[in-house]
Amino acid sequence: MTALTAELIDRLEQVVGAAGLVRDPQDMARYLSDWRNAYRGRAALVVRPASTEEVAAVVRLCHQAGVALVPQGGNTGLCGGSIPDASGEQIVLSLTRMTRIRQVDPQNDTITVEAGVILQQLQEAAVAAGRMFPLSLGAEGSCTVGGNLATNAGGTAVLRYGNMRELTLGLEVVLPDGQVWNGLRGLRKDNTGYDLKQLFIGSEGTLGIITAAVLKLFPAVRSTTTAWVALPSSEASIELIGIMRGLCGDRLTGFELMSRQSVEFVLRHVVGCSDPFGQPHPWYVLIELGDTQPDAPLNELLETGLGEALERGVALDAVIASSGAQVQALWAIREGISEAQNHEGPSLKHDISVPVSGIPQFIEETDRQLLERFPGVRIVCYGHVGDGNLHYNISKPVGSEDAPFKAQHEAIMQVIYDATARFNGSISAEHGLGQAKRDAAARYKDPLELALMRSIKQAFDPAGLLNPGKVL
Ligand code: FAD
Ligand code: 2HG
Ligand code: ZN
Repeated sequence: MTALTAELIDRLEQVVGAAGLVRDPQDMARYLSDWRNAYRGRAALVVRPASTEEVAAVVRLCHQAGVALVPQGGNTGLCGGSIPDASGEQIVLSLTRMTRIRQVDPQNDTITVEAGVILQQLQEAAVAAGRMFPLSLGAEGSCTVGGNLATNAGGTAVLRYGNMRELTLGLEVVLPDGQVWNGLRGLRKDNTGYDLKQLFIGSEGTLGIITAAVLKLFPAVRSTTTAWVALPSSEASIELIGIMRGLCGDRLTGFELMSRQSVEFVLRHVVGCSDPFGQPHPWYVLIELGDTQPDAPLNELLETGLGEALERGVALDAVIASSGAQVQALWAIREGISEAQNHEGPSLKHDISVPVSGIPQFIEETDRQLLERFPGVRIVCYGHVGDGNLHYNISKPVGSEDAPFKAQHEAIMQVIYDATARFNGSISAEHGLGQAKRDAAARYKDPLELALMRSIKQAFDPAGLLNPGKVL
C-alpha cells in the first residue's frame, strides 16, 4: 500500500469537487469514530462522491495508486466496520451524498434507491406510494441503505419479513478495480447461475461498494395492535410466542424480549419513558400484530392469546396500547436500551443467535457462568427472540473503574461465544464482524468456511484494498 500523494488528492478533487473532499481534521472527526466512541481511527482523507460514476472514478484512482478505501454510510454500525485503522493512510469513502430515489414502481412492487438514502426516508417513500418497506431498527433515522445492505441488517420486523437479504432483488456495485456491475434487476425469479448480489449483501464493504439497490415493497399495513407483557422467565417468552404464532400466523410482526435490567436502564436514562406496570417483573416482551385490512380483529386475537397466557401462568401481567401515543411509548422503551446502556459506562456488545428453543437454557447457563467468574457485571439481555437473536450485552459493575472491566473483555467474550458454540449458534446474527468480531470469527467459524471466504475475497479484491482488516 502506498501513501496518498498530492497528485492523487488533486485528481480525486477533480472527480468529486471541493464539496466532495473533507480534509480538515475537525470536519473529519465524525467519520473517524463511532457514536459510542468504542472504535477510533485515522484517515488521510474523506471522499464523498455524489454519483455512481464518481464512486467508480474514485475507486479506479485509488486502485491504481494502491490506496485502501473504507466505505461508510451513516456510521451507526456497532462493530467498527466503517472506521479506518490507525495508520492514517486509508481513505474513508462516504456514500452519504448518494441520496436519490431513482424509481418507485408500484406495479412490480419495487423501489430503486441509492446507497446513501436514509432508511427512514426509504420507509417514507414506500408509504407515499401506498406501500411499505419493512426493515425497521433503532438507528433508522441515521443509517443508510448501503450500510443496511453491507451488514445484512435485521431489526424488529425480521420475524415476519426477513432481513435485508430477503428484501433485496438487485444491486449496483462498484468493484474494487472501479468497474461497475449493473445488477439492478427487479426480478423475483432469476436462476442464471450464482446469485452475486447475495455475496455483496453482508460483506461489510470488503468485496465492493454498493451504490444502488432494487428493493421489495409490501402492501401497506392498515391495522396494528401492540402489547407490553410481563413474564416470569425467559422460558415463558418461548411459550408465549408459540401461543401467538398459533393464533395469529403471519400477523405476528414483532416479538421483542427484554430483561428487567435492560428496562431499568431505560427508565433511569431515557427521558419520558415510564414503567407500564406498577411493580418490576423479571422479563418483558413487546408484541406487535399487523394486518393489511383496516378492520382486522387484532385486538381480539391479542386478548385471546394473552388471556390464555395469563391463565397458564406464562404471562404475569399485560397492557394493550390504546392510542398511537401509547404504542410509541412502548416502542420507546425497547428502542431506548442501546442509548440507556451507553450511560452506564463501558459495555461489551454481543448479537448472538441460537436456535429459538435453546434461548432459555443459553441465558440460564451463561448468566450463571458469568456471574460466578465476574461478580457484579450487569447483564443486559434483550433482543429479537423470535429470530433466536439475543443482544447479550454486559455493563461494568456499579462503582468499579473502567480499566479492570476492560481487562476482562476477552475472557467475558469467550464465555459468551463458547456458550454460543455449544448451542450451535452464531457469534453475529445482526451487526456483522467488522473489526470487533474478526478474530473471534477466525476461532469459532468452520475452517473450510473461512477458507472459502478468503478465496472469494481474493477473487474480488486481490490487492486487498477494500476495507482491509475487517471481517477476515
Ligand atoms: P455504517 O455503520 O456506515 O457501515 C456499516 C458497514 O457497512 C461497514 O463495514 C461499512 O464499511 C459498510 N458499508 C456502508 N455503506 C456501504 C456501501 N454503500 N457499500 C459497501 N459497504 C458499505 N443493526 C441491525 O441489524 N438490527 C438492529 O436492530 C440495529 N439496531 C441498532 C440500533 C441502534 C441505536 C444503533 C446505533 C445501531 C443499530 N444497528 C442495528 C446497527 C446499524 O444501525 C446497522 O448495522 C446499519 O445497517 C448500519 O448502517 P450504516 O449506514 O450506519 O452503516
Ligand atoms: C437492537 O436490537 C440493536 O436494539 C442494537 O441491534 C443492539 O445496542 C445493541 O447492542
Ligand atoms: Zn438488534
